[in-house]
Amino acid sequence: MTKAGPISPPLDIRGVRLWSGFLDLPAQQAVLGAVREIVAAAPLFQLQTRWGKPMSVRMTAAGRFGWFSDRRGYRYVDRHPTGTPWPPIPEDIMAIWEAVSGVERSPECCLVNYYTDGARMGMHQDRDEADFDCPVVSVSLGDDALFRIGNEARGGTTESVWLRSGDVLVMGGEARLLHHGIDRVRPGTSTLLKDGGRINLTLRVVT
Ligand code: MD3
Ligand code: FE
Repeated sequence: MTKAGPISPPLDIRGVRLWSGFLDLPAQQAVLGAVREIVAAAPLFQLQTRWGKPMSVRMTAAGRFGWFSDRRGYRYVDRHPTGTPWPPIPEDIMAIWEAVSGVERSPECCLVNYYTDGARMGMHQDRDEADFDCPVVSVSLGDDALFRIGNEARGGTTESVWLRSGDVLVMGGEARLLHHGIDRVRPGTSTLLKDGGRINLTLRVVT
């Protein structure tokens, strides 16, 4: 990867740190290449919610654990639905965690979320990990997305911010258990993905 790193200090939104433009275009292309390697080894799939409805976002993962859900509920699993282990987290992606996470532990999961035509993600918390002292780090690639951040309890006021290709978010400390979601993706706002859409990576320590 050519150049990744802060060009200005992070914006603070309720304790979520937003590093705007953390990855320049060559760095985004390098990370995209790494995502394509993950997808080649572990094809994207569409999860069912615990109510049996398909989620609009397609997913896969790298690392020791990936995410799965079916009518039994949501959980981390150590295999892709085809039964093969998840591929390792690529170096270029690990380097982002090392630059911004502020913790010694390494991520055990790199979730890949792929948003196309109208896909969104409802407000939720990420609370299936064992150690909330470790942050979640997110990397946005492709079209702009309207990210909404709320509170630790359900409901209350929220704040929204557009995430752009190359942005990196760090959810640590007081922000780790805030509700959050993606309301919509604006088509045609990036040329990084040749077929459009948005990819989000989330890096997590699971155990
Ligand atoms: C704020 N993904 O995979 S990443 C998810 O853009 C998820 O695909 C969204 O939420 C996406 O679980 C948002 C940003 C994010 C991730 C985890 C957080 C924000 C967070 C945890 C706590 C607070
Ligand atoms: Fe989340």
